[in-house]
Amino acid sequence: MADADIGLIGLAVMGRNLVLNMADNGYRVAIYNRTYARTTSLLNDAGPLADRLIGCESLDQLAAAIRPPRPVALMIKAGEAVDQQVAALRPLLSGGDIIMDCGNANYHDTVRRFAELQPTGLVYMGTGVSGGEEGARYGPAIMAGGTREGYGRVEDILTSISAKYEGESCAGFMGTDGAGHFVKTIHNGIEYADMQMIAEIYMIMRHALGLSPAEMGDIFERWNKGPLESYLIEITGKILKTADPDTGKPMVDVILDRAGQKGTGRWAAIEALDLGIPATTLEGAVAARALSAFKDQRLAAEKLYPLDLDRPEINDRDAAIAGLERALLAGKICAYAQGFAIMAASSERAGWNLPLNQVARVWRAGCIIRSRFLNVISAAYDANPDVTNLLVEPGFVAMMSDSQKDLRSVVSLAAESGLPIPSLSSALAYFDAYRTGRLPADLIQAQRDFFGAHGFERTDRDGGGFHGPWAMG
Ligand code: NBP
Repeated sequence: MADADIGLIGLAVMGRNLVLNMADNGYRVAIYNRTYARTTSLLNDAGPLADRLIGCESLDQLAAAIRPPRPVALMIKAGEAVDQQVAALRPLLSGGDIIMDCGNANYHDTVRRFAELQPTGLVYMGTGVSGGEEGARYGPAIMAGGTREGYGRVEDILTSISAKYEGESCAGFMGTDGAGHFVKTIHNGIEYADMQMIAEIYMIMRHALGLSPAEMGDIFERWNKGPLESYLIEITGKILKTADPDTGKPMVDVILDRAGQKGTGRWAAIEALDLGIPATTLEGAVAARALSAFKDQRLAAEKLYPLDLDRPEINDRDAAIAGLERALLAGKICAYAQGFAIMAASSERAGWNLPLNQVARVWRAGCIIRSRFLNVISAAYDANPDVTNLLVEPGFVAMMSDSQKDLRSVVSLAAESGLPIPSLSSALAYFDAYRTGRLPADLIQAQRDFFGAHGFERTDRDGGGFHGPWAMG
Protein backbone atom coordinates (compact mmCIF):
# COMPACT_ATOMS: atom_id res chain seq x y z
CA MET A 1 0.00 0.00 0.00
CA ALA A 2 1.35 3.42 -0.96
CA ASP A 3 1.18 5.13 2.42
CA ALA A 4 4.73 6.27 3.14
CA ASP A 5 5.17 10.05 3.39
CA ILE A 6 8.66 9.90 1.90
CA GLY A 7 11.22 7.44 0.61
CA LEU A 8 14.89 7.49 1.57
CA ILE A 9 17.71 5.77 -0.29
CA GLY A 10 21.10 5.26 1.33
CA LEU A 11 21.23 3.89 4.85
CA ALA A 12 24.84 4.50 5.84
CA VAL A 13 25.49 6.68 8.87
CA MET A 14 23.70 9.82 7.63
CA GLY A 15 20.72 8.22 5.92
CA ARG A 16 20.02 5.86 8.77
CA ASN A 17 19.93 8.70 11.27
CA LEU A 18 17.76 10.89 9.05
CA VAL A 19 15.27 8.04 8.72
CA LEU A 20 15.07 7.63 12.51
CA ASN A 21 14.67 11.40 12.85
CA MET A 22 11.78 11.37 10.35
CA ALA A 23 10.15 8.42 12.10
CA ASP A 24 10.57 10.16 15.48
CA ASN A 25 8.65 13.06 14.02
CA GLY A 26 5.77 10.82 13.05
CA TYR A 27 6.54 10.29 9.36
CA ARG A 28 6.20 6.97 7.63
CA VAL A 29 9.34 6.29 5.61
CA ALA A 30 9.99 3.79 2.83
CA ILE A 31 13.66 2.82 3.01
CA TYR A 32 16.05 1.30 0.48
CA ASN A 33 19.76 0.66 0.33
CA ARG A 34 21.77 -0.85 -2.53
CA THR A 35 23.07 -3.48 -0.12
CA TYR A 36 19.97 -4.88 1.58
CA ALA A 37 21.82 -5.84 4.77
CA ARG A 38 21.83 -2.17 5.80
CA THR A 39 18.04 -2.06 5.45
CA THR A 40 17.50 -5.09 7.67
CA SER A 41 20.03 -3.78 10.15
CA LEU A 42 18.12 -0.50 10.45
CA LEU A 43 14.77 -2.28 10.78
CA ASN A 44 16.26 -4.42 13.57
CA ASP A 45 17.80 -1.46 15.40
CA ALA A 46 14.88 0.96 15.10
CA GLY A 47 12.92 -0.42 18.09
CA PRO A 48 9.35 0.88 18.17
CA LEU A 49 10.14 3.29 15.31
CA ALA A 50 10.36 0.25 12.98
CA ASP A 51 6.54 0.38 12.78
CA ARG A 52 6.92 3.60 10.78
CA LEU A 53 9.48 2.13 8.38
CA ILE A 54 8.81 0.15 5.22
CA GLY A 55 11.89 -1.85 4.24
CA CYS A 56 12.15 -2.22 0.47
CA GLU A 57 14.29 -4.72 -1.37
CA SER A 58 13.98 -2.98 -4.73
CA LEU A 59 13.45 0.49 -6.12
CA ASP A 60 10.11 -0.70 -7.58
CA GLN A 61 8.95 -1.57 -4.09
CA LEU A 62 10.16 1.79 -2.83
CA ALA A 63 8.31 3.72 -5.53
CA ALA A 64 5.16 1.71 -4.89
CA ALA A 65 5.33 2.30 -1.14
CA ILE A 66 5.27 6.12 -1.25
CA ARG A 67 2.07 8.17 -1.46
CA PRO A 68 2.08 10.25 -4.68
CA PRO A 69 3.29 12.82 -5.46
CA ARG A 70 6.35 11.05 -4.12
CA PRO A 71 9.32 12.68 -2.41
CA VAL A 72 12.42 10.46 -2.52
CA ALA A 73 15.49 11.55 -0.57
CA LEU A 74 18.97 10.34 -1.55
CA MET A 75 21.60 10.07 1.17
CA ILE A 76 24.32 8.27 -0.74
CA LYS A 77 27.93 8.91 -1.66
CA ALA A 78 28.17 12.10 -3.71
CA GLY A 79 29.23 12.03 -7.37
CA GLU A 80 28.64 9.31 -9.91
CA ALA A 81 26.57 7.20 -7.49
CA VAL A 82 23.93 9.95 -7.50
CA ASP A 83 23.75 9.99 -11.32
CA GLN A 84 23.36 6.21 -11.32
CA GLN A 85 20.66 6.33 -8.69
CA VAL A 86 18.75 9.10 -10.45
CA ALA A 87 18.91 7.14 -13.73
CA ALA A 88 17.55 4.03 -11.98
CA LEU A 89 14.73 5.99 -10.31
CA ARG A 90 13.59 8.00 -13.31
CA PRO A 91 11.48 5.33 -15.03
CA LEU A 92 9.80 4.46 -11.71
CA LEU A 93 8.67 7.99 -10.88
CA SER A 94 6.19 10.28 -12.57
CA GLY A 95 5.65 14.01 -13.10
CA GLY A 96 5.45 16.00 -9.87
CA ASP A 97 7.54 13.49 -7.90
CA ILE A 98 10.59 14.87 -6.15
CA ILE A 99 14.14 13.55 -6.02
CA MET A 100 15.89 15.29 -3.15
CA ASP A 101 19.67 14.81 -3.04
CA CYS A 102 20.66 15.37 0.58
CA GLY A 103 24.34 14.42 0.15
CA ASN A 104 27.33 16.72 -0.23
CA ALA A 105 27.00 17.24 -3.98
CA ASN A 106 29.10 19.64 -5.96
CA TYR A 107 26.52 22.30 -6.76
CA HIS A 108 27.54 22.31 -10.44
CA ASP A 109 26.31 18.69 -10.60
CA THR A 110 23.07 19.75 -8.94
CA VAL A 111 22.51 22.52 -11.49
CA ARG A 112 23.06 19.98 -14.28
CA ARG A 113 20.78 17.33 -12.75
CA PHE A 114 18.05 19.90 -12.11
CA ALA A 115 18.16 20.93 -15.78
CA GLU A 116 18.21 17.32 -16.98
CA LEU A 117 15.13 16.40 -14.95
CA GLN A 118 13.12 19.54 -15.65
CA PRO A 119 11.68 18.31 -19.01
CA THR A 120 10.54 15.06 -17.35
CA GLY A 121 8.29 16.87 -14.84
CA LEU A 122 10.33 15.47 -11.94
CA VAL A 123 11.55 18.04 -9.45
CA TYR A 124 15.21 17.82 -8.47
CA MET A 125 16.00 19.34 -5.11
CA GLY A 126 19.67 19.69 -4.16
CA THR A 127 19.51 19.93 -0.39
CA GLY A 128 22.50 20.51 1.87
CA VAL A 129 22.32 18.81 5.25
CA SER A 130 24.79 19.80 7.93
CA GLY A 131 25.46 18.51 11.41
CA GLY A 132 27.06 15.12 10.90
CA GLU A 133 25.70 11.95 12.40
CA GLU A 134 24.19 13.55 15.49
CA GLY A 135 22.63 16.38 13.52
CA ALA A 136 21.02 13.92 11.13
CA ARG A 137 19.52 12.03 14.08
CA TYR A 138 18.35 14.90 16.26
CA GLY A 139 18.16 17.97 14.03
CA PRO A 140 20.45 19.14 11.22
CA ALA A 141 20.59 22.51 9.50
CA ILE A 142 18.94 22.08 6.11
CA MET A 143 19.64 24.23 3.05
CA ALA A 144 17.18 23.30 0.33
CA GLY A 145 17.37 24.18 -3.34
CA GLY A 146 15.20 23.26 -6.32
CA THR A 147 11.84 24.90 -6.85
CA ARG A 148 9.81 26.80 -4.28
CA GLU A 149 6.78 24.72 -5.18
CA GLY A 150 8.75 21.50 -4.64
CA TYR A 151 10.04 22.85 -1.34
CA GLY A 152 6.48 23.61 -0.28
CA ARG A 153 5.68 19.91 -0.64
CA VAL A 154 8.52 18.73 1.61
CA GLU A 155 8.65 21.75 3.89
CA ASP A 156 6.71 20.13 6.73
CA ILE A 157 9.03 17.14 6.82
CA LEU A 158 12.20 19.25 6.56
CA THR A 159 11.18 21.78 9.18
CA SER A 160 10.05 19.01 11.55
CA ILE A 161 13.33 17.08 11.39
CA SER A 162 15.59 20.16 11.37
CA ALA A 163 17.38 21.68 14.33
CA LYS A 164 15.51 24.44 16.15
CA TYR A 165 16.98 27.71 17.35
CA GLU A 166 14.79 29.15 20.10
CA GLY A 167 11.87 27.28 18.54
CA GLU A 168 12.59 28.46 15.01
CA SER A 169 13.33 25.77 12.41
CA CYS A 170 16.80 25.69 10.87
CA ALA A 171 15.57 24.53 7.46
CA GLY A 172 14.98 26.90 4.60
CA PHE A 173 14.62 27.30 0.87
CA MET A 174 17.74 28.93 -0.55
CA GLY A 175 16.83 29.24 -4.24
CA THR A 176 16.54 27.38 -7.51
CA ASP A 177 18.64 24.50 -8.85
CA GLY A 178 22.04 24.39 -7.07
CA ALA A 179 21.44 27.14 -4.47
CA GLY A 180 21.04 24.77 -1.52
CA HIS A 181 24.20 22.81 -2.24
CA PHE A 182 26.06 26.04 -2.96
CA VAL A 183 25.14 27.46 0.46
CA LYS A 184 26.25 24.17 2.05
CA THR A 185 29.59 24.45 0.21
CA ILE A 186 30.18 27.94 1.58
CA HIS A 187 29.13 26.75 5.02
CA ASN A 188 31.92 24.19 4.80
CA GLY A 189 34.41 26.78 3.53
CA ILE A 190 33.65 29.01 6.51
CA GLU A 191 33.88 25.95 8.76
CA TYR A 192 37.43 25.35 7.47
CA ALA A 193 38.38 28.96 8.24
CA ASP A 194 36.75 28.88 11.70
CA MET A 195 38.55 25.64 12.61
CA GLN A 196 41.89 26.85 11.25
CA MET A 197 41.76 30.14 13.16
CA ILE A 198 40.92 28.32 16.40
CA ALA A 199 43.86 25.97 15.73
CA GLU A 200 46.14 28.96 15.13
CA ILE A 201 45.13 30.53 18.45
CA TYR A 202 45.79 27.16 20.11
CA MET A 203 49.27 27.14 18.57
CA ILE A 204 50.02 30.61 19.94
CA MET A 205 48.67 29.70 23.37
CA ARG A 206 50.85 26.65 23.41
CA HIS A 207 54.12 27.91 21.95
CA ALA A 208 54.15 31.62 22.73
CA LEU A 209 52.30 31.55 26.06
CA GLY A 210 53.40 28.09 27.19
CA LEU A 211 49.91 27.00 28.26
CA SER A 212 49.10 23.33 28.81
CA PRO A 213 46.19 21.68 26.96
CA ALA A 214 44.14 21.55 30.16
CA GLU A 215 44.72 25.28 30.80
CA MET A 216 43.72 26.03 27.23
CA GLY A 217 40.64 23.86 27.65
CA ASP A 218 39.56 26.03 30.59
CA ILE A 219 40.08 29.17 28.52
CA PHE A 220 38.02 27.89 25.59
CA GLU A 221 35.32 26.84 28.04
CA ARG A 222 35.26 30.41 29.36
CA TRP A 223 35.26 31.89 25.88
CA ASN A 224 32.21 29.81 25.08
CA LYS A 225 30.23 32.05 27.40
CA GLY A 226 31.18 35.22 25.50
CA PRO A 227 30.91 36.59 21.96
CA LEU A 228 32.74 33.54 20.53
CA GLU A 229 30.10 31.14 21.90
CA SER A 230 29.81 28.39 19.32
CA TYR A 231 29.87 24.65 18.81
CA LEU A 232 33.48 24.71 17.56
CA ILE A 233 34.73 26.66 20.62
CA GLU A 234 32.75 24.32 22.87
CA ILE A 235 34.22 21.14 21.40
CA THR A 236 37.71 22.65 21.33
CA GLY A 237 37.46 23.19 25.10
CA LYS A 238 36.33 19.61 25.58
CA ILE A 239 39.01 18.18 23.27
CA LEU A 240 41.81 20.05 25.04
CA LYS A 241 40.67 18.72 28.41
CA THR A 242 40.53 15.11 27.24
CA ALA A 243 43.30 12.64 28.10
CA ASP A 244 44.29 9.63 26.03
CA PRO A 245 43.01 6.57 27.92
CA ASP A 246 46.05 4.53 26.82
CA THR A 247 48.88 6.88 27.74
CA GLY A 248 47.26 9.42 30.04
CA LYS A 249 48.72 12.19 27.88
CA PRO A 250 46.55 15.01 26.56
CA MET A 251 44.64 13.59 23.60
CA VAL A 252 45.90 16.33 21.24
CA ASP A 253 49.48 15.31 22.01
CA VAL A 254 49.02 11.82 20.59
CA ILE A 255 47.20 12.89 17.43
CA LEU A 256 49.33 13.15 14.29
CA ASP A 257 49.30 16.71 12.91
CA ARG A 258 48.11 15.78 9.44
CA ALA A 259 44.64 17.15 8.63
CA GLY A 260 42.25 15.43 6.25
CA GLN A 261 39.82 17.04 3.86
CA LYS A 262 37.02 15.74 1.70
CA GLY A 263 36.91 18.65 -0.73
CA THR A 264 34.02 20.95 0.14
CA GLY A 265 36.33 23.60 1.64
CA ARG A 266 38.38 23.48 -1.53
CA TRP A 267 35.23 23.86 -3.63
CA ALA A 268 34.36 27.01 -1.67
CA ALA A 269 37.82 28.48 -2.31
CA ILE A 270 37.59 27.60 -6.01
CA GLU A 271 34.20 29.33 -6.26
CA ALA A 272 35.63 32.42 -4.60
CA LEU A 273 38.55 32.52 -7.03
CA ASP A 274 36.22 31.96 -9.95
CA LEU A 275 33.95 34.80 -8.85
CA GLY A 276 36.86 37.16 -8.15
CA ILE A 277 35.87 37.47 -4.49
CA PRO A 278 38.73 37.55 -1.98
CA ALA A 279 38.33 34.63 0.43
CA THR A 280 41.81 34.50 1.85
CA THR A 281 40.86 33.05 5.24
CA LEU A 282 39.14 30.08 3.57
CA GLU A 283 41.97 29.64 1.08
CA GLY A 284 44.51 29.85 3.92
CA ALA A 285 42.64 27.12 5.77
CA VAL A 286 42.53 24.82 2.74
CA ALA A 287 46.24 25.41 2.10
CA ALA A 288 47.06 24.85 5.77
CA ARG A 289 45.43 21.41 5.67
CA ALA A 290 47.27 20.60 2.45
CA LEU A 291 50.59 21.72 3.96
CA SER A 292 49.94 19.69 7.09
CA ALA A 293 49.87 16.57 4.91
CA PHE A 294 53.56 17.05 4.01
CA LYS A 295 54.70 15.83 7.40
CA ASP A 296 58.02 14.33 6.27
CA GLN A 297 58.97 17.40 4.28
CA ARG A 298 58.12 19.64 7.23
CA LEU A 299 60.27 17.58 9.57
CA ALA A 300 63.18 17.77 7.14
CA ALA A 301 62.77 21.53 6.63
CA GLU A 302 62.60 22.10 10.38
CA LYS A 303 66.18 20.81 10.61
CA LEU A 304 67.33 23.24 7.90
CA TYR A 305 65.65 26.26 9.46
CA PRO A 306 65.82 25.86 13.23
CA LEU A 307 64.13 28.75 15.02
CA ASP A 308 66.78 31.03 16.47
CA LEU A 309 64.44 33.93 17.07
CA ASP A 310 64.29 35.85 20.32
CA ARG A 311 60.74 35.19 21.28
CA PRO A 312 58.90 38.25 22.58
CA GLU A 313 58.42 38.37 26.33
CA ILE A 314 54.82 38.20 27.48
CA ASN A 315 54.55 39.97 30.79
CA ASP A 316 50.82 39.97 31.36
CA ARG A 317 49.48 36.54 30.49
CA ASP A 318 45.85 37.35 31.31
CA ALA A 319 45.93 40.41 29.09
CA ALA A 320 47.50 38.35 26.31
CA ILE A 321 44.75 35.73 26.61
CA ALA A 322 42.04 38.40 26.48
CA GLY A 323 43.78 39.78 23.39
CA LEU A 324 43.71 36.36 21.76
CA GLU A 325 39.96 36.16 22.30
CA ARG A 326 39.40 39.51 20.61
CA ALA A 327 41.83 38.63 17.80
CA LEU A 328 39.92 35.43 17.13
CA LEU A 329 36.69 37.41 16.97
CA ALA A 330 38.26 39.85 14.49
CA GLY A 331 39.50 36.97 12.33
CA LYS A 332 36.06 35.37 12.48
CA ILE A 333 34.41 38.59 11.32
CA CYS A 334 36.74 38.68 8.29
CA ALA A 335 36.06 35.01 7.46
CA TYR A 336 32.29 35.49 7.59
CA ALA A 337 32.55 38.76 5.64
CA GLN A 338 34.38 36.78 2.95
CA GLY A 339 31.98 33.82 3.02
CA PHE A 340 28.90 36.02 2.76
CA ALA A 341 30.54 38.08 0.00
CA ILE A 342 31.05 34.87 -2.02
CA MET A 343 27.37 34.00 -1.57
CA ALA A 344 26.22 37.50 -2.54
CA ALA A 345 28.33 37.44 -5.73
CA SER A 346 27.27 33.94 -6.68
CA SER A 347 23.63 34.74 -6.00
CA GLU A 348 23.83 37.65 -8.39
CA ARG A 349 25.59 35.62 -11.08
CA ALA A 350 23.18 32.67 -10.87
CA GLY A 351 20.07 34.81 -10.24
CA TRP A 352 19.32 32.88 -7.04
CA ASN A 353 18.39 35.83 -4.88
CA LEU A 354 19.85 33.98 -1.87
CA PRO A 355 18.12 35.07 1.34
CA LEU A 356 21.32 35.81 3.27
CA ASN A 357 19.49 36.73 6.49
CA GLN A 358 17.79 33.34 6.29
CA VAL A 359 21.11 31.59 5.57
CA ALA A 360 22.51 33.02 8.81
CA ARG A 361 19.34 31.93 10.67
CA VAL A 362 19.46 28.39 9.29
CA TRP A 363 23.08 28.08 10.45
CA ARG A 364 22.29 29.07 14.06
CA ALA A 365 21.61 25.48 15.15
CA GLY A 366 22.28 21.96 13.97
CA CYS A 367 25.34 22.69 11.85
CA ILE A 368 29.04 22.71 12.67
CA ILE A 369 29.46 26.51 12.53
CA ARG A 370 26.45 27.21 14.74
CA SER A 371 27.18 30.18 16.96
CA ARG A 372 25.81 33.19 18.75
CA PHE A 373 27.66 35.36 16.22
CA LEU A 374 25.24 34.31 13.43
CA ASN A 375 22.51 36.31 15.16
CA VAL A 376 24.50 39.48 14.54
CA ILE A 377 24.82 38.53 10.87
CA SER A 378 21.12 37.78 10.39
CA ALA A 379 20.28 41.08 12.12
CA ALA A 380 22.64 42.92 9.74
CA TYR A 381 20.93 41.40 6.69
CA ASP A 382 17.47 42.03 8.17
CA ALA A 383 18.38 45.70 8.56
CA ASN A 384 20.00 45.94 5.13
CA PRO A 385 19.45 43.11 2.62
CA ASP A 386 21.98 44.77 0.29
CA VAL A 387 24.96 44.59 2.64
CA THR A 388 28.06 45.50 0.60
CA ASN A 389 30.40 43.77 3.01
CA LEU A 390 29.81 42.83 6.64
CA LEU A 391 32.95 44.80 7.59
CA VAL A 392 31.10 48.06 6.93
CA GLU A 393 27.84 47.17 8.68
CA PRO A 394 27.40 49.24 11.88
CA GLY A 395 27.38 46.28 14.32
CA PHE A 396 30.54 44.88 12.79
CA VAL A 397 32.30 48.24 12.60
CA ALA A 398 31.95 48.50 16.36
CA MET A 399 33.21 44.93 16.93
CA MET A 400 36.07 45.26 14.47
CA SER A 401 37.16 48.62 15.82
CA ASP A 402 37.39 47.05 19.27
CA SER A 403 39.29 43.97 18.17
CA GLN A 404 41.44 44.82 15.15
CA LYS A 405 44.36 46.01 17.32
CA ASP A 406 44.42 42.63 19.01
CA LEU A 407 44.45 40.82 15.67
CA ARG A 408 47.39 43.02 14.69
CA SER A 409 49.25 42.20 17.93
CA VAL A 410 48.60 38.48 17.52
CA VAL A 411 49.81 38.44 13.91
CA SER A 412 52.89 40.35 14.95
CA LEU A 413 53.54 38.03 17.92
CA ALA A 414 53.18 34.98 15.67
CA ALA A 415 55.52 36.43 13.05
CA GLU A 416 58.14 37.29 15.67
CA SER A 417 57.79 33.83 17.18
CA GLY A 418 57.95 31.99 13.85
CA LEU A 419 54.47 30.52 14.27
CA PRO A 420 52.43 29.95 11.10
CA ILE A 421 48.95 31.48 11.27
CA PRO A 422 47.81 31.69 7.62
CA SER A 423 44.12 32.36 8.22
CA LEU A 424 44.50 34.97 10.97
CA SER A 425 47.27 36.79 9.13
CA SER A 426 45.34 36.79 5.88
CA ALA A 427 42.28 38.05 7.77
CA LEU A 428 44.33 41.03 8.88
CA ALA A 429 45.73 41.60 5.39
CA TYR A 430 42.18 41.44 3.99
CA PHE A 431 40.91 43.90 6.57
CA ASP A 432 43.80 46.28 5.98
CA ALA A 433 43.38 46.13 2.21
CA TYR A 434 39.62 46.61 2.49
CA ARG A 435 40.01 49.70 4.70
CA THR A 436 42.76 51.28 2.59
CA GLY A 437 41.51 53.95 0.22
CA ARG A 438 44.54 53.92 -2.01
CA LEU A 439 46.34 50.63 -2.63
CA PRO A 440 49.59 50.05 -4.53
CA ALA A 441 47.52 48.79 -7.45
CA ASP A 442 48.57 51.99 -9.23
CA LEU A 443 52.00 50.44 -9.64
CA ILE A 444 50.51 47.10 -10.75
CA GLN A 445 48.59 48.94 -13.45
CA ALA A 446 51.75 50.74 -14.55
CA GLN A 447 53.65 47.44 -14.72
CA ARG A 448 50.85 45.83 -16.74
CA ASP A 449 50.85 48.72 -19.12
CA PHE A 450 54.66 48.71 -19.35
CA PHE A 451 54.98 45.07 -20.36
CA GLY A 452 51.63 44.44 -22.01
CA ALA A 453 50.18 47.82 -23.04
CA HIS A 454 47.07 46.89 -21.02
CA GLY A 455 46.18 50.53 -20.41
CA PHE A 456 45.01 52.16 -17.18
CA GLU A 457 42.55 54.69 -15.82
CA ARG A 458 43.81 58.03 -14.51
CA THR A 459 42.89 59.75 -11.28
CA ASP A 460 42.54 63.11 -13.03
CA ARG A 461 40.59 62.22 -16.19
CA ASP A 462 37.51 60.19 -17.14
CA GLY A 463 37.63 57.01 -19.21
CA GLY A 464 40.28 54.34 -19.53
CA GLY A 465 42.83 53.01 -21.98
CA PHE A 466 45.57 55.50 -21.08
CA HIS A 467 49.17 54.49 -21.59
CA GLY A 468 52.36 55.63 -19.88
CA PRO A 469 55.35 57.25 -21.56
CA TRP A 470 57.44 54.13 -20.90
CA ALA A 471 60.77 53.84 -22.63
CA MET A 472 60.90 50.37 -24.20
CA GLY A 473 63.88 48.10 -23.81
P1 NBP B 1 28.72 7.53 2.40
O1 NBP B 1 29.07 8.83 1.77
O2 NBP B 1 29.79 6.73 3.03
O3 NBP B 1 27.99 6.61 1.29
C1 NBP B 1 27.55 5.33 1.60
C2 NBP B 1 26.16 5.11 1.03
O4 NBP B 1 26.17 5.33 -0.39
C3 NBP B 1 25.72 3.68 1.23
O5 NBP B 1 24.33 3.69 1.48
C4 NBP B 1 26.05 3.04 -0.09
O6 NBP B 1 25.33 1.88 -0.36
C5 NBP B 1 25.64 4.13 -1.02
N1 NBP B 1 26.14 3.99 -2.38
C6 NBP B 1 27.39 4.00 -2.88
BR1 NBP B 1 28.91 4.10 -1.85
N2 NBP B 1 27.47 3.85 -4.21
C7 NBP B 1 26.18 3.75 -4.59
C8 NBP B 1 25.58 3.60 -5.84
N3 NBP B 1 26.30 3.54 -6.96
N4 NBP B 1 24.23 3.51 -5.90
C9 NBP B 1 23.48 3.57 -4.78
N5 NBP B 1 24.00 3.73 -3.54
C10 NBP B 1 25.35 3.83 -3.44
O7 NBP B 1 27.52 7.73 3.45
P2 NBP B 1 27.32 8.84 4.57
O8 NBP B 1 28.57 9.13 5.33
O9 NBP B 1 26.11 8.44 5.30
O10 NBP B 1 27.00 10.17 3.73
C11 NBP B 1 25.92 10.25 2.85
C12 NBP B 1 25.96 11.59 2.14
O11 NBP B 1 25.84 12.64 3.11
C13 NBP B 1 27.27 11.86 1.39
O12 NBP B 1 27.01 12.63 0.25
C14 NBP B 1 28.06 12.68 2.38
O13 NBP B 1 29.04 13.49 1.77
C15 NBP B 1 26.96 13.51 3.01
N6 NBP B 1 27.24 14.02 4.36
C16 NBP B 1 27.90 13.25 5.25
C17 NBP B 1 28.14 13.74 6.53
C18 NBP B 1 28.85 12.90 7.55
O14 NBP B 1 29.11 13.44 8.64
N7 NBP B 1 29.11 11.62 7.27
C19 NBP B 1 27.68 15.01 6.89
C20 NBP B 1 26.96 15.76 5.95
C21 NBP B 1 26.74 15.24 4.70
P3 NBP B 1 25.96 0.46 0.06
O15 NBP B 1 25.59 0.26 1.47
O16 NBP B 1 25.29 -0.49 -0.86
O17 NBP B 1 27.45 0.54 -0.17
